[in-house]
Amino acid sequence: MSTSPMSLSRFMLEEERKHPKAVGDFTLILEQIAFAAKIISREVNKAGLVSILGAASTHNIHGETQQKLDLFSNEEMIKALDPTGKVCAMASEEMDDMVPVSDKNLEGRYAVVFDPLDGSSNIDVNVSIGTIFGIYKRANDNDCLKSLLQKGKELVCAGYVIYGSSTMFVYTTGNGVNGFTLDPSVGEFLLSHPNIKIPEYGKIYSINESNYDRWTKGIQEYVKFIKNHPDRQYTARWIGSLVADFHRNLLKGGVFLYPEDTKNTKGKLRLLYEANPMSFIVEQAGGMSTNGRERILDIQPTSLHEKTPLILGSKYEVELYLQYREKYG
Ligand code: P6P
Repeated sequence: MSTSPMSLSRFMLEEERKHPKAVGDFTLILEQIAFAAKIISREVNKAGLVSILGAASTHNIHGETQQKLDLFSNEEMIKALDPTGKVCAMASEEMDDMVPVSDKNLEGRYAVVFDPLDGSSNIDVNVSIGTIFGIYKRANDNDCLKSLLQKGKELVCAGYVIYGSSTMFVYTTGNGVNGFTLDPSVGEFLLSHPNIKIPEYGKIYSINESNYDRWTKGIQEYVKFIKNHPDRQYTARWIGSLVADFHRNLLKGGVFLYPEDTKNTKGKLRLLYEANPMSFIVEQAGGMSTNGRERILDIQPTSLHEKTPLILGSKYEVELYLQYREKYG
């Protein structure tokens, strides 16, 4: 007799049972993030049909025009997490400072960082976008900000939701990476990609080559070598949406690069809620992630919105990048 598909909810509960001391707080937070993802998915999938499309009249801390769906997604994440009473601190790409939490959260044992809708400049042209999140245990002392500024290697959970041809919820709690696809007919995420592993090497490199003239010699020489690799033909794929580019490379192998350049001297992507969660996921899938000098997950954050160069994907391509930077700068 065929068994019923494994839902995300059942998967989370079975994972929770492996931790005898678990009281369900962590599972509740994850369930709520999945709930927010369903709401965001519904709005993203009808964005072209309602007035929600288009830019809002505000800008985020990085001076980027906030799309209305950015703001909607940010509110949905906060509305889903705050009522749990389990989250002592939140940081969002869309908010300059820590997200204020209601008093019942002050004893919460977890802190959550998130980019509610990454790649939102692609919304109006119907390109895949995503939500990225990371969950920390509360820092030992009662400094909520410190709970958010922990190294990526302290994450207890990281995940993303990709709103594409289908909506997928991909996450890890440190025991491998699993992907769930939303079945809109039942409103459940169903296990579709168990135990995701990134290939040792790929045939895809993802970088915005319009920045070529602003790269160091090492980055230029690396890309030139990849484009003329002696053993295999690489292809360039750049969607300009981190979640979409990362998800494809995670499944097929390859490397995503947003290195520093003379304009973005610290890179463009943010450490807390983009680089760290994606780095935790790629390492759990057997890949690597670096800023060009050190492991991303070892970096000590100093501010909520700090940026970092980000090179992550299959081990072969990332290790080769480190060799080129070591040799050519
Ligand atoms: P560029 C989207 O704006 C984003 O933050 C990431 O999702 C994406 O990988 C990157 O910026 C694209 O940057 O400079 O190519 O537009």
